[in-house]
Amino acid sequence: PAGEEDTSIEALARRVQEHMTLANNPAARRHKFWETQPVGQFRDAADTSLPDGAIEPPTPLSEVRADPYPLPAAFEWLTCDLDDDALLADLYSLLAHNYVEDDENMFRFNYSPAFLRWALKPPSFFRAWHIGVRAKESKKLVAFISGVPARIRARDDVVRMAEINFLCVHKKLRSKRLAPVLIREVTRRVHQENIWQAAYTAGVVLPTPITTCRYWHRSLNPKKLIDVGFSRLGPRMTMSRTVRLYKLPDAPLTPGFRRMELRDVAAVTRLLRAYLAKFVVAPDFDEVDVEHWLLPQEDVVDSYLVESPETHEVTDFCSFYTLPSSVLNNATYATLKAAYSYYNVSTKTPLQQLMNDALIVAKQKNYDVFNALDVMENESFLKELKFGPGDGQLHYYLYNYRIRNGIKPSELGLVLL
Ligand code: MYA
Repeated sequence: PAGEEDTSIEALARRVQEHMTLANNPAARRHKFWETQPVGQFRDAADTSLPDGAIEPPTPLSEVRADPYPLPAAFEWLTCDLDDDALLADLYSLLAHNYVEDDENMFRFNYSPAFLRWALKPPSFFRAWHIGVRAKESKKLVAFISGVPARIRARDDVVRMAEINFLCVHKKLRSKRLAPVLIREVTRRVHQENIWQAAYTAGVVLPTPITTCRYWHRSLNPKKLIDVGFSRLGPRMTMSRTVRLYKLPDAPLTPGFRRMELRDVAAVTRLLRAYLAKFVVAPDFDEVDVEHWLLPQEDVVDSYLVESPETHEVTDFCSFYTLPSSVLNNATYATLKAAYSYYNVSTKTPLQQLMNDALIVAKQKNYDVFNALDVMENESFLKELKFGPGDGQLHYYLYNYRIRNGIKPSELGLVLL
């Protein structure tokens, strides 16, 4: 009879088979939404005839849908004004309670309000791309998605794109297909600015990553990391041996190593542009971008450089951003203070020595852990500087832009927040 489960051994075997296929190969999963979008489709992976570049051409602006996509009746769109402290506090709180967690649900990203303002209001940002959904009655913010404009180069093609981030649906509203509505709405508003490509990262596998990166973690405060369950004592290790293993000098070692200042913007831009040119996919930063994205802001972004004591030339540069995580269910600690490697350029100081100085300043500033992806030339220092590989991967995606066969993490020069 209909609806009754087939308990035959064959049916059971079929279900086991299906389960194994999905477990071993996430690309076999159906994607009702993503299959309708101009992104690399898993079924096209082997098709070598498809060209690199835009998957579909722009449509005339007059044909871009003029009004917002419909939401379920109880909800309404809210274009967010992040200069409004009360609204920013609402966004902070939505994310602090509902944004990304690790696989074991022990930690959750805790982006600070100042960080959110920095991340969402770069030069020439569009307020219309800061998209909230709130409950009509209570006015409570229950979902969010954002975009910011960027120029991103893929091989020799510099493309205006949106960087999409902070997609979040309140825990109580999950699995109701709200995310596709948010994504369609941000796409519509990006199209209205005559922009047709986007870049984004996610921990989940979607069609189709251009590359898949791994986070590496360098303990700065090993005792706390072990106490909160972020890391474990190694085999045959004691706490005091572990503390000794990760000990760092009190101050940076490289002569001329100092914090970046406003007067350094031109020199840093030159260094960074020359360096990023080496990678297949990377942002196309000018001085205005560098001033926004790399000039230090306390507890948001930090940048250091090496100024030659003799020639006063700026020869090397490193940076990290601050993204704490809430520690869920721990009696002693509420947050982990984490630094994330951002953009680093070495021309004179070996990269490993430069990053060791970055670790030292992060330790001085009381960070618990320093994280880095295996992008750009990071592999060259990770093991030597005692970073350990994390579990969890970060997949990078482009919307409406194909890069056949993808790229290696070391060919990627882009860090999203
Ligand atoms: S990545 C960070 C994402 N946020 C979190 O992980 C926070 C915690 N989780 C949540 O808030 C929810 O679980 C979210 C999904 C909101 C993620 N990226 O509504 P649903 C697809 C893209 O029933 P929910 C970041 O911010 C999923 O495969 N798609 O699911 C970058 C399925 O589609 P399909 C995702 O769990 C975001 C559909 O959504 C993601 O309630 C880039 C299910 O919808 C994800 N992270 O909500 C967005 N997770 O059936 C794309 C699930 O096809 C931007 N899904 O598999 C694209 C470019 C747009 C601009 C284009 C301009 C030209």
